[in-house]
Amino acid sequence: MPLLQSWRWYGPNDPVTLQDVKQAGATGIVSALHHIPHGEIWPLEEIQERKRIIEEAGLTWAVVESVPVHEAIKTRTGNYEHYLENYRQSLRNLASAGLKTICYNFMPVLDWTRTNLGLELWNGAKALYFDWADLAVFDLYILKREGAEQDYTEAVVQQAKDRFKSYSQEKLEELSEIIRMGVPMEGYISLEHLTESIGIYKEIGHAGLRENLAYFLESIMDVCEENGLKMTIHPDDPPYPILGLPRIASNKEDLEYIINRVDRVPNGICFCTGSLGAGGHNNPVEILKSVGHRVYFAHLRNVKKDENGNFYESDHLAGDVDMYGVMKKLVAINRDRQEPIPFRPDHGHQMLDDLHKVTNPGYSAIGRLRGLAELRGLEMGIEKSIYSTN
Ligand code: DNO
Repeated sequence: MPLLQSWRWYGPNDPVTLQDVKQAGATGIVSALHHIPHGEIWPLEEIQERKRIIEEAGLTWAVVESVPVHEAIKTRTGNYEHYLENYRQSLRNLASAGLKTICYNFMPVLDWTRTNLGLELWNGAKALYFDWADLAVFDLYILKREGAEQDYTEAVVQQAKDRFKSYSQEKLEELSEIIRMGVPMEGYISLEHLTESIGIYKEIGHAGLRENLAYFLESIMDVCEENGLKMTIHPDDPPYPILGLPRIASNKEDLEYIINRVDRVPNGICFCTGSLGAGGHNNPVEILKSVGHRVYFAHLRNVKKDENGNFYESDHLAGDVDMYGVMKKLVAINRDRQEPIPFRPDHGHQMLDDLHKVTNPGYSAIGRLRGLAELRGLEMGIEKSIYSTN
């Protein structure tokens, strides 16, 4: 039984269509109801409607990515019990529509963070990029966070100073938007809101955030067990604290802590090689060996870091992540499963015809098609050379 080849589809407004997905060769869809505000219950009818559209195209809805965790739950403030009840109800509704694998994250305020969405590569394709000095430009001169200098090396602070002087107003605004953007369909966070949240999370700290995650998981595990659901936490992207925000899913120890702290089968992991691989402290193959029994979904993508920890998203099989090692282990884990583990080619370069199209950053068609094709070949090669008897 091969892994399930899946593909993120943002819904009917996604410029990449289900027809495109079929031609790319994926059979599973990864989708979410992005139009529902965070914290509200996902109505059964809307879930069924999305499912109907996917199935009419001859595909299956394999993973729900994501059911967002409301900030009140992450901070355990205000009306969080109400949002937990809503979350449980969304899970019940998803389960009754037959959806069983759910992805979420517990990153404070911001989802994944980059500083450039169109780094031009040597071959003319464009990639997503994270640069410490640009983050510092935002942090020191746009957000003006108190005490921010202490979070950067002297060299980065100096670089940020120089860049700030040379960047145009337009460039600064663009940088600010890129950093404040989360999931493309779900808008930007304002500077004021970000500053306020940073203050709240400072009080909570690393240990407090871990507690809040454990509380969240404990509150939903019964519903998951009763309905056969599997939750998969997405690692922090990038896998270290930024803007003074605590991070609790950034490395092997964090992931081990999460699955052991609430040691129940539905408490699983979305194994994202790109997020983890962006940290010099992480060896994705070693992490997979340790937590693989709880991996129910995988994002396969690669990154290339420089000596200062900046990184760009490289081709799926080139970069710092040993994708062969990851795939070999994933194939081995998958062989012991009843159901195939879904993976998706996570992100892809903007290339060829897509350079002239507007698509969601990281989610153009052709770059992902290339990634999926390479990953599928890698999987088949591993299957045949290691497990085939003829
Ligand atoms: C980025 C994605 C993330 C992911 C969420 C899961 O491309 O991998 O936005 O969907 O963090 O909750």
